[in-house]
Amino acid sequence: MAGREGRKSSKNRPTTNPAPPCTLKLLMIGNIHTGKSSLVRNYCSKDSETDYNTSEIETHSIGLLDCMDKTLDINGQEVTLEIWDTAGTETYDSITANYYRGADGVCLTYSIIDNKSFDLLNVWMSRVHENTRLHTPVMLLGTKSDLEEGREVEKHRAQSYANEQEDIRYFFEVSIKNKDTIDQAMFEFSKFLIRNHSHEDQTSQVKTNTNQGCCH
Ligand SMILES: Nc1nc2c(ncn2[C@@H]2O[C@H](COP(=O)(O)OP(=O)(O)OP(=O)(O)O)[C@@H](O)[C@H]2O)c(=O)[nH]1
Ligand SMILES: [Mg+2]
Repeated sequence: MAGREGRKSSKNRPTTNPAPPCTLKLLMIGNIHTGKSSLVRNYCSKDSETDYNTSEIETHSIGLLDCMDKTLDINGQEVTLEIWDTAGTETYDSITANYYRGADGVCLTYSIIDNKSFDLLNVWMSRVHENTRLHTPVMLLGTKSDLEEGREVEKHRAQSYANEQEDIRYFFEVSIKNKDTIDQAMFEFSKFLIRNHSHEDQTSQVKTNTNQGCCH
């Protein structure tokens, strides 16, 4: 009852308008087989009952990129994530490079059971720097965290790497076997990107008064 009354009376108070809906373009990159496609599908799938144990499925993304959407409510603002899943093989670099442009944020993956995917993070960071606007925020994701017995990359090593890199703003270990880990990572990063945008808007005063919300 008390809660209801509280809500009722707050209706009468002057409220600030929620920020307009906006879209964030996110890019999923990282070495081959790190679990990018599984992660995007898992996160964006509307069916929570889907069986994500896809060990029998050996797929490799090819040059044509996949894009999936997910809508979040962030402090009352409707935020649509447009997540572009890229291929991890070098064959398609020239194609995927085009998709880096205009990214609001980058999700960079390595697999905790694959040292090589971690050792190549510098190469991926160089691609980010070459192909995106200056200081595009990056979230580092250590994937397959359910496979602890096969771990090759210690968490503190990845954390140190993330701390050293100016543009890596977040680091999480995630698993498609535990959707909460992915939900939390994406939510925190999205919240950061929204704040980042409004800060940029205030400082540059370039994006005011557009009809497209805050993001484009
Ligand atoms: N145990 C476990 N397996 C995973 C996880 N994420 C992905 N996999 C498996 O890892 C393999 C590769 O996953 P993909 O999603 O195809 O990897 P990718 O990064 O998209 O690969 P490319 O498109 O070839 O670059 C698949 O067999 C997945 O089932 C995870 O969190 N845990
Ligand atoms: Mg893939």
